[in-house]
Formats: sequence, C-alpha cells, structure tokens
Amino acid sequence: MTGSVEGANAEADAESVPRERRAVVAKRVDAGNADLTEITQLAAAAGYEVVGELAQTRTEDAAFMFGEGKVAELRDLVRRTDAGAVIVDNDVGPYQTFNIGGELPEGVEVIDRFTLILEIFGQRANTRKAQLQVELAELRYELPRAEAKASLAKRDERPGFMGLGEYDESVERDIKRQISEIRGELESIAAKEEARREQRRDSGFDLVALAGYTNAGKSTLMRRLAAEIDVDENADRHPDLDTTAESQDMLFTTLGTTTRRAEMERRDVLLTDTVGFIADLPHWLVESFESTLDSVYRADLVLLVVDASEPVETMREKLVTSHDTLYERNEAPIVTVFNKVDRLAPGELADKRGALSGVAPDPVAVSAKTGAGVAELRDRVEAELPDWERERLVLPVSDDAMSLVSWIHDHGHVDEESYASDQVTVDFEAKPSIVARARSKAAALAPPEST
Ligand SMILES: Nc1nc2c(ncn2[C@@H]2O[C@H](COP(=O)(O)OP(=O)(O)OP(=O)(O)O)[C@@H](O)[C@H]2O)c(=O)[nH]1
Ligand SMILES: [Mg+2]
Repeated sequence: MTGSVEGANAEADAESVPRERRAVVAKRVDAGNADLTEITQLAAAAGYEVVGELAQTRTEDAAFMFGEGKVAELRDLVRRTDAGAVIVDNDVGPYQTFNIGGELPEGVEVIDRFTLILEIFGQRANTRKAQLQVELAELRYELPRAEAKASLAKRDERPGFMGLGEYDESVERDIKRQISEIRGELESIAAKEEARREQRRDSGFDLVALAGYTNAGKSTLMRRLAAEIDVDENADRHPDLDTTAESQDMLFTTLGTTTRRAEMERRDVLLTDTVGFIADLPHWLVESFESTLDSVYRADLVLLVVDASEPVETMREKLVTSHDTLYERNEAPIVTVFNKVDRLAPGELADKRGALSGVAPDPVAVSAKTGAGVAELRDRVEAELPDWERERLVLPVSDDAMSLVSWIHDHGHVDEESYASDQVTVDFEAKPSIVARARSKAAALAPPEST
C-alpha cells in the first residue's frame, strides 16, 4: 500500500514541472531522417522537460515551416502533453513563428534553435563579459525584426496609424545605439585581456588553450591537468574553478573562460578553458561570442579535444569544422586529443585513429575521467611548445645578483647553479624572450661575463 502512495507522489512530482517548462521538440529536414538528439540535449540544458517529439521530412513551407497537416499534429501533441513551449530545430522566420503560434493553444511559446541557445547562455552568463555577449546577440537577433516592422509600418501608414512608423524607427535606432555601446565595452574588455596575456607571457608562461565541441570533456581535462593554485583574477568565481565540481553531461556547461596553472615537468603553463563549439550557428551569434575565443586564437598551443566515444563520422565532421574555425585566426600548433577512451571497445581506438589520420594526424588518447594517457599528454604539450633556449650566466656574488638568480628560477628552468668564492654560475633554459631579459639584467649588474 505504501508503494502505491509513493507511486502517486512520484507522478505528482513529474506533473509539478511548470507548464512553461514542458516542451515539445520539432524538426524539419529536406531529406533523410530528422535527428532530434541535439535539440533535446539543448532543451534539457535550458531547463526544459521534453514531453513530446515531432519530425518531418519535406521541403520548407513558406508560411509554417512544416506542412499544415503536421502543424495540426503538433497542436494535438501539445494539447495531449500539456506543453507550454514548442522548440523548433530550424531557422524559423518571424512570420513562420507567428503563424505556428497562431495554430497552437493560447500562451504556448514557439522557440527556435538560436533563441534556445541564447536562453542557455543567458542563464549561464556569470561574468560581465558573458552578459554583454548575450545582450549583443539578443540585440542582433532583434535588429532585422525591428527593421522589418519599421518598414511595414511605414508602408501601412494611414490616418489613425500615424506615427507608428516613426515609433518603430526610433526602436531601430535605439537597438543600433545599444549595439555600438556594447561593442565598445567588449572591445575594452578584450584589450585588457590581451594585455594580461602579454604580461603572463613576459613572466615566462606558455599559454595553452583547450578548444573543441561542447561536451567533449574540456573542463574535465582542465581539472586533470591543473595545479591547485587558481590564477584567474575574475571576481566572479566560475564553477569550473572548483576542483571538486562534477562535470555535467550537458551542452554548454562552460561559458566564460577560466585560466589555471597546469602541472608540468619543466615549463610553466597556463591553461585556459573556454566555451565549446556547436554546429549550425548563425553568423550574428558566432560573432557576438567571438572574443570568447581570443584565448584560443592567441595561445602558444591549442589542445583540440574530441569525444572519441562518438561515431567516427561525427568525429570527422567536428574535427573538420574545428580546424576550419581555428585555422582562420590561429597560428599556434594544434594537438588533437581523443578523450573518453575509457568508453571505447577494444580495437576501437586503433580503428578510429586509422580512419581519422587525415584530419587528426597524431592524436593523444586520454581519459580525463580515469586519468589514462594524461601523463603522455603532458609530455606532448611540453614537446610541442616552442623551444626554449639554453644559457649560462656568470654573475658576481651580490644581493642584486641573487635576486636575478631567483628571477631566473621563477621564469625558466635552472639546470645547475654553482658558487665559487666571488661568483655564481647559472645554467638554465627559458623562452628566448626570458633569456634576453636575463642577459640584459646581468649586463646591468657588474662587469658581465657571459659565455
Ligand atoms: N566516460 C568519460 N566521460 C567523460 C570524460 N571526460 C569528460 N566526461 C564527461 O563528459 C561530460 C562533459 O564534460 P565537460 O568536461 O563538462 O565537457 P566540456 O567540453 O567542458 O563541455 P562544455 O563546457 O559544455 O563545452 C561530463 O558528463 C563528463 O563527466 C572521459 O574521459 N570519460
Ligand atoms: Mg566545459
């Protein structure tokens, strides 16, 4: 009897998801079968419970996106499931949105793929920069719609409607003004970040960035590679900074960038984790988030993380798109990381390596979850980073010389340090820029004796 009472409670719980969070997902494709997996994951990431699915294979209907019969089916499904939202995985135009909405029960919202992604970003934006990027994307989404409205209103102008066109034009002007203000603020944030990157390079750090599709395991890998100390000056603490944080099997868990010191043998490496890629984004959305990827484009080395447990064709597509995205702006060497190898069947890794050798010549296979292969990855990172120079400096023994020696320890790797009665000899390796600075500091000390 207790069992049945609990059962009833569980049902009541399921029903307690508010109506506006219950969604039907729908997708139209021209040919083949519509795959609803990704839109379902996106819906879940935005906090919707998917209560129904609908797919159609046909050419686009100008008025409704779907065929009219399918829209009627959609209405029935929405009624049956008591959904409050319909999420369409297509580029739905403003009029199509309006028309579909008109066929649905009162108050049911029609959401397209991009609005859904924006909703997720809006929920996760926990830094000033991320908030500005979301705002910019929203305004850029609205602008063409306001323009369309303004010109429609103008065409429609007649007594009684006077002034409406003017009103819409001022809305349009207002959107444009806000866009330019936000752009300005984002540019100044980007400039500060660039200055910080240069400062870090000057202090002897190599900058390594994690890139790849959302859910590939970048943040999990970051936590594996990172040392305890957190170097990010972000006032807003990012959940990814927490070493004990559980990664979520969810799209777009990471939105802002986080930088932490990586645990390496010889080199001082700062590792930056950032927002993942996703397929089929309109240009205005990509552009709004472009500066998020600056830390990838400006890195000394990029680790391109792919989920190796996905089908080989999915991996290939993602690798090709990632390379296209990166090669446009990025000059740093790229190391491909096949992650999640703990999920592979015996022999699968070798097969995938073979099949993908054209797009991923020499991948490092790891499991961020178990730690397998992570040591090899560290070695590979050190091997691929631009070479260090070797130098020997002979300095007089003085307080200034001692502080130079400790500066060298901080900025490079000291192989040998030996003291004679009145001089100290330091053998070290460091980035070329650091060697140059050490030399000039040494020259400023006393009669220089550099060999
Ligand atoms: N089995 C297995 N799961 C993994 C591994 N690495 C990550 N995961 C899981 O994959 C999911 C996504 O991991 P994240 O590290 O959040 O992925 P991400 O690339 O940072 O994703 P976004 O921040 O959304 O771009 C989580 O559920 C992780 O636990 C791995 O090596 N093996
Ligand atoms: Mg992440």
